[in-house]
Amino acid sequence: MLKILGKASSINVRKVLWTCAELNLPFDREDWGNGFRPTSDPHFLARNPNAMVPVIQDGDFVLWESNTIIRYLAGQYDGRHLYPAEPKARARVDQWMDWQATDLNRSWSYAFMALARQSPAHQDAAAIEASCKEWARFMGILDQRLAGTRAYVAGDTFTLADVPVGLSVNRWFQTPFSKPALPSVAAYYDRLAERDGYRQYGRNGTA
Ligand SMILES: N[C@@H](CCC(=O)N[C@@H](CS)C(=O)NCC(=O)O)C(=O)O
Repeated sequence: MLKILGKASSINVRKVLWTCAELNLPFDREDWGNGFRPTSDPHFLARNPNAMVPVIQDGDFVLWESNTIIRYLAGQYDGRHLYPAEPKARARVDQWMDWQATDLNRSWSYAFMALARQSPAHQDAAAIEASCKEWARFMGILDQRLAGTRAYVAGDTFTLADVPVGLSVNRWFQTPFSKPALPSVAAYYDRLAERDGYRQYGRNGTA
C-alpha cells in the first residue's frame, strides 16, 4: 500500500491526502515533522535529504515535493480527469500549481508564521504588514481568475491545480487578519466544500 510520511496538519502533506481522496486511493500515513518524529532522523533523510514532509513510498519508489507527488499519483492511478494529457490543458494546470508553490506560497510565509502560528521569531509589524499586502495582491489575482472561470482555477472542471490552490484559499480564510473582500474566492471556497476530500483534509479548521 502507498505510504505517506508527514503530519496531517502540514499544508503540503494535505495536498497528498486530498489527492488520494479524489483518486479513492488507500494509504498508510506516518506522522513525521515538527512536533512528531523529526525529519533530521537518518531514516527520514535517506528518503528526503531536504528533511521536509511529505514523502511518499510506493513500493520501492520514493518521492518528495508535494506538487510532484500529486502529479505522480494522478498519472499512476487513473487521474487523467485531474491532470489532462493534452499539452495546453496540462500546462494550464501546471501554471497554477507552480504559481501556488512559488509566488503565492512566498507571499504569505511571514504573515502566516506571525498570525496563524504565532511564532515569536515573526513579530516584526512592518514585515507582517508587507506580507499581508503581498498575500492580498496575489489573492486578488486569483479572485480575477475565478471571476472569469466561475468554477475552478484551471477552467470549468476540478483539476489537480485546485488542490494546492484550494488549500491556500483555506489558509487565507483561516489566518486571522483584516482581508479585502474577494467574492469569487469566497464562492470557490464554498464550491470546494462540496467535495469530501476538501472537507476532510482542506476546510477542516486547520490553517
Ligand atoms: N517544497 C516542499 C515544501 C515542504 C515543506 O515546507 N514542508 C514543511 C511542512 S509544510 C516541513 O517539512 N517542515 C519541517 C518539519 O515539519 O519538520 C513541498 O512542497 O513538498
